[in-house]
Amino acid sequence: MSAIRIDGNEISKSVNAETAAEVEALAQKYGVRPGLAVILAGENPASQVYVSRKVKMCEELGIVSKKIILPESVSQEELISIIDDLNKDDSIHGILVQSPTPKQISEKAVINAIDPKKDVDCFHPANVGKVFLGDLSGFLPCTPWGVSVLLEKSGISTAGKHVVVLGRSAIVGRPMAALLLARGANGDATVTVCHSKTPDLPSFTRQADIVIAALGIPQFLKGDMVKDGAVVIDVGINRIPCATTKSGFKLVGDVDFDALVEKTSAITPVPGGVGPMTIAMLMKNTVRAFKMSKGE
Ligand code: L34
Repeated sequence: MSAIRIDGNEISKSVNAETAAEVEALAQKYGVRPGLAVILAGENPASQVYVSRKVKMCEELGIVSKKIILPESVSQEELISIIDDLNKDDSIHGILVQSPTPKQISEKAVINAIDPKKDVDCFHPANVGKVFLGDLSGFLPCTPWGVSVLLEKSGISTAGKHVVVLGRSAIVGRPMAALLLARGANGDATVTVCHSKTPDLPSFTRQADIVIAALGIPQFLKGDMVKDGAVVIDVGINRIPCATTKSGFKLVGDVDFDALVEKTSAITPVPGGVGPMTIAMLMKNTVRAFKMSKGE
């Protein structure tokens, strides 16, 4: 079997085009634009790339962005006081603090400081709780939501399927499982979550109709770990040393793409798969935050 390559760049473009049109309509209606504050503490090179992409996408879609760069040494109090100001700022509808944060800062404390109405990452316990209860009317977690949209736009239903999620992180694995479990067109799946303490993990992935890999281990999922015709979504994004590139590294996912492309019915590449969808869904959450602030 030769797999359909699910093109996250293409699909995110169509999502972003819809968002741009909605932003224009809202700007006409209200005379103001949605505003997103993106906070980056420290100099993690990957975070710098992702944050720049978020700010650039805001510009392309007509969303006002405020990029706040803080030193690695910033204190938790200082960061939280910046969040407090943004919570009160009527021109800012969405706030995110790029993860990971420097070691002296508790991500939990930072997330709890964000007004849940501006929590466009969907990291605040109030918003996460809604998603876990199957209430999808509020913000949705960007990366898992992006995976759902990739599947939907590729004509792949999750209803009644066995989906195996690899990884139990707060950003991906856990909320991914919650979305898949929710009732409705992009849910209704039977969900298994595997992680570092799962014995004989391949015995689970071999039963899966769909595998979603988000463990953060480069090229972990191999050809002999999935059944013929399975769908594989690669959420991993790892920078590994590479002698033949100018930068000295290359991006690989959590999936051995070359081995699996022969075996699967559909697969996402890295880069150009889930990554651009995360940003597209962040833009949609920002529009949602703006509309909520207007009582829509
Ligand atoms: N608060 N922290 C917060 N929110 C998030 O949603 C994130 N995440 C993850 C890391 N920390 C976060 C992101 O933004 C991962 N992530 C993210 C965003 C975008 C891309 C990858 C991860 C992306 O655009 N990836 C491109 C390649 C970019 C490159 O060249 O490095 C891709 O095509 O996959």
